[in-house]
This record gives sequence, structure tokens and C-alpha cells, in this order.
Amino acid sequence: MRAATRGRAAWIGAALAIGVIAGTAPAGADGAVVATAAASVTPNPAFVANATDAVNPALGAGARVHIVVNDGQGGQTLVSLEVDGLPAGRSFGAHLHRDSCSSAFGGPHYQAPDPASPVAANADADHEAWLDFTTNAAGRGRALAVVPFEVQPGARAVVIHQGEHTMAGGTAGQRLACIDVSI
Ligand SMILES: [Cu+2]
Repeated sequence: MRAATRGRAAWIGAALAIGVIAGTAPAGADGAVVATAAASVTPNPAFVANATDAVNPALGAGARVHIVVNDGQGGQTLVSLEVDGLPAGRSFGAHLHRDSCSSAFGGPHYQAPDPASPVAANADADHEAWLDFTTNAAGRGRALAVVPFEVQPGARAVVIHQGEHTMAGGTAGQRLACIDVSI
């Protein structure tokens, strides 16, 4: 395991231990919860079912998204996604997107260092928050990503994709559903 990976894992543990997931840290403090969204997933009206798309996006799934910013270690963001109401035992690609669900269904991926001008060269898990997950037998899935940048405030979204995982270059198939996250 690389040192950087160990460092991230340790930080996740510390964040959980001090209760930031529960929202106990004050806004602006290290590890503070800066955004929490709990909402019905918005199905993509433009989704087109085909032979490889096993999921009906109009499933009424529920989802919670927590975003935690840590200022103490050079600017990191922890993004956690919990979703339920999806088919059991199925993997999905998911990401933090730059815009709200009502703006081009989330717009492009949120990308550091310049969200306004995402570039293909930075379409990776160090510059974007990738949240791929696999559902359990009850149709629940969760993902946790720690990224080495701070997410700037704004109306963002998490988008769940039809593809089973995010490919090199950041693609994960059609957009199935969207969850608004105001940061
Ligand atoms: Cu995406």
C-alpha cells in the first residue's frame, strides 16, 4: 500500500471518529460537514433503455450524500454517497458533477483545479470525485472518496450512471439519476 493511500485511509478513520459524518463539527472547521443532501433520486428523462441497460431509472431510489471538507491536510474533501432502492448486486459508476440536476443533468464532472474549465487530461480520480458502488442484497450501495482538493461552494450534484464502473477518461455510460448537493 502506498503511503498516500495509507494517509487517506487514516484521515477517513479520524473523520468518522470525531463524528463529522453526523454533522457535529462547526462549518468551516477542519473536517466540517459542508453539505448533506437526502433526497429522492431524480431519474434522467433523457435515458434511453437498450439491451445493455438493465436498470429502469424510474425506480424512485433514495439517496444521501455527505460532503466533508478538511482544511488541515493541504485541502482534501471527503465525499460519501449512500443510495438505496436500486437493484440488488449491481455495480454503478457515479461521480460528483459540477452543476445542479436542473442544469444539463449535473453538467460535467466536478474537476480540480478549475471546475469552470474541465480538461480531458484531468479526468481521473485525483482531480474528480468518483463514487462507483455496488449494491447489496437489499439494493443499498455506498461509496467513499477522499480527493486531494477542496470542492468549491456551489450547486453541485451526484450523478449515477448506467455503466458498472468508471472507465479511464471518466466515462461511465448514460446518466441514470441525479441527486442535488448544495455546497
Ligand atoms: Cu458522472
